[in-house]
Amino acid sequence: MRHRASLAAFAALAAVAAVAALALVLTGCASKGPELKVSGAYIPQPALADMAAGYFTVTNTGGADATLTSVTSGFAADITMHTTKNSSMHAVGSFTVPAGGKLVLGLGRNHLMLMNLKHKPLAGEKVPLQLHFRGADAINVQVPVEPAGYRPGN
Ligand SMILES: [Cu+2]
Repeated sequence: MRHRASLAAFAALAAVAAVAALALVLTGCASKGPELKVSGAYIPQPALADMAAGYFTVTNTGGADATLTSVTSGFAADITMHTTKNSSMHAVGSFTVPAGGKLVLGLGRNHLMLMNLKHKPLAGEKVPLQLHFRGADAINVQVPVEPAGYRPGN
């Protein structure tokens, strides 16, 4: 009797687990991949010809994370991604663009460092960048060069 009751309980638990597993599979199918949009991109006109910073925001309205793995450009042979912590910066291998969130590259925080420039970028010029992602297609951006001291929203 006791054995039979526990068997029934086990069967009930198994059924619940099966439904839960099915629900997981269904929501997994329903959720889409990353949906990325780049906005607010700019490069401040640098003081010197050999190095520039790059800033932009990547918004992800999709259902899965994406990873920014590299940025390339015909204008700069060497582009690295940096993060700033305690006012010192470190190169990083990638940035996550979280599902339903955004990756912000901005003054004093995450940024691109562009080196081996074709020439000193001048305000009014546009620099083509290609953003490469894991989990999403690459995005091409024409990034305006803004005067030194420019702040977004100004
Ligand atoms: Cu840096």
